Amino acid sequence: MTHPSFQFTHALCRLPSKSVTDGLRAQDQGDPDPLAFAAEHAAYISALRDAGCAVTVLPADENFPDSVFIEDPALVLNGTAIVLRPGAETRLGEAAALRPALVENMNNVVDLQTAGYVDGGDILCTDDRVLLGLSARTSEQGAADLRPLVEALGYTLHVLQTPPDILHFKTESSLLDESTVLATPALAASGAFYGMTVIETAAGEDAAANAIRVNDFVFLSAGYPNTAKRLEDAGYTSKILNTSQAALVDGGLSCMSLRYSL
Ligand code: CIR
Repeated sequence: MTHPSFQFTHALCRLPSKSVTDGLRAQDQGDPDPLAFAAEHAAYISALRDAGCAVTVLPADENFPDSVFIEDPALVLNGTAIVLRPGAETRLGEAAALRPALVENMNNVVDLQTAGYVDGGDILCTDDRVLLGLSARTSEQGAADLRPLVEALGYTLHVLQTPPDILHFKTESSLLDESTVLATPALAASGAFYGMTVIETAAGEDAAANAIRVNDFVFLSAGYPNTAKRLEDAGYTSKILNTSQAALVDGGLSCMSLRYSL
């Protein structure tokens, strides 16, 4: 049985720009260092390749400081890319900038036509469901207009709430397998994952929740040993990756690739 939600043949990434120093962030803890970011990103791409993905790496786009976070302007389901409408003003143009690469690399491309907004970071997919968290970046109008596109691709859409003050739904959650998620205790308690098994991040390790399952591996950020132990105890094989530069601009593991199969 194949699992389109975590078994991938391909991934699409974009190199971090030097302008990533201007990336959006909720709290300023200093700018990321572009060279250190590039090294972190290169290790991430190697990990995707080691996990079995053919990775296409797009050039940096200096016009968009946050464009390394390629997951936000698009959603890929069954080889079809949906061009989204990112909710931050400085990121809105990323969708059009990414579109040609989606046309080149995906089986099909459709556009979310909406006056609202949807960020890919608010979307967690299982094999047949799309869980979408409303947030400061994802609006009810965007969700309503996304619904027919998702349903046409054979998925059901479930509109939920991203916790207040949290950037994205997947800042606090990630899929581990077809029926299991890793989530912060706060998001787990919200009932968003009804019917699924939830492994909670360990105390003080909320940021570990932005992980990704890629084929046989769970990519987990470095620095969260107690959550790593929980995953190991549950039978998952983790690849630990440094995300300290991405974290300075509120990014993590899920946002730096679009993962898909053709
Ligand atoms: C932003 O605020 O949009 C970027 N600095 C971080 C985006 C992270 N993306 C994600 O969690 N999907």
